[in-house]
Amino acid sequence: MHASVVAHPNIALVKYWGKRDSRLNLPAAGSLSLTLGPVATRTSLTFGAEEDSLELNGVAVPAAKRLRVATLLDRVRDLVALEQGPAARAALGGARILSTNDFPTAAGLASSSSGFAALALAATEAAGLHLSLPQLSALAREGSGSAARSLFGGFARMHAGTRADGTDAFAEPLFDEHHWDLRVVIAVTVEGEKEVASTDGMNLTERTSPYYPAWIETVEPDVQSAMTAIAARDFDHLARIAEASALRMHASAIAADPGVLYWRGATVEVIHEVRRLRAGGLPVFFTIDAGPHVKVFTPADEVSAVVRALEATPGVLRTIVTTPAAGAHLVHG
Ligand code: 2P0
Repeated sequence: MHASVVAHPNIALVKYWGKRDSRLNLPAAGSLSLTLGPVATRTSLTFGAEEDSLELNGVAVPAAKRLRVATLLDRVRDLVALEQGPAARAALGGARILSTNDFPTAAGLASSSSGFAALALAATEAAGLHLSLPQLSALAREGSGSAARSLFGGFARMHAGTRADGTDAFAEPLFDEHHWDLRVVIAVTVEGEKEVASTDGMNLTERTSPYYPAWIETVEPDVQSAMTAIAARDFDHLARIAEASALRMHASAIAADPGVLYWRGATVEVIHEVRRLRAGGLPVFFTIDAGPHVKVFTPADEVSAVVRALEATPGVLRTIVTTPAAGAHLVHG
């Protein structure tokens, strides 16, 4: 009836931006990511409560702001009814959830990826369900598309799938966290939550951006190329693919009506600084999610030079150094 989980956020190298089905949260195309620590979500969940409740970073989250959490918990209860019968479902009762992020929530730092990966694992374990990894990944996906990838350590690939019920829309592990000793330096440019939630931004892009179909067409070829680059630890090749994927995703969003623009001035300054560093011979590339921060990849032995340069870039408030991390896992507590 109880489980505690640690999950790490992930950063997409080939981006997810668009859905083929909103109700089941099915992506329109695949994606490819790297799971990052030490930043983490820690979630403990206990069934047997009178009603569902969620405390995030010590603050109670009202029911209207946790609809996706409620949906995921109901899905878990339905699975219990299916496996163990209606009495087992009733015996579960409500779930008391305590969750903390040791990095900013809803600020374009992928808190929903670690949050829903942690929740899916904690809820299924506490309920005594034994799902396969694809089933667990598909369950996390219903909470948040990027969460399907955070169940796995290292590099993970999300499949868009083609089935209407979404059972083939899940992530799979590609290479674990020991495959490639990279660092990802997060250049934090603005504190606070972002203005347009990812889901709203991608839905508006799909509905109104003339560039959306062109963006979607780039994704699967980029996933294939990125897998080849990562297998060979070919930094320059991965740099080209990752920067192109991020810029094309943002270009499609900027072309929506009204335009979805996550960047701040400092975001652009960092892009230029990364290009300047690379022109000077430093192996480095950037990617940007649905927020103003820039994530900068570099081999481990170059990280000090990259941190120094980013912290000296106008508008950068601070940096967070992250490393490839393990997938979501159970802990005691
Ligand atoms: C990604 N992002 O691949 C992309 C790149 C943001 C930019 O996945 O609607 O919060 O909950 O499935 O997972 C953010 O979107 O979206 C995201 P939903 P999610 O990491």
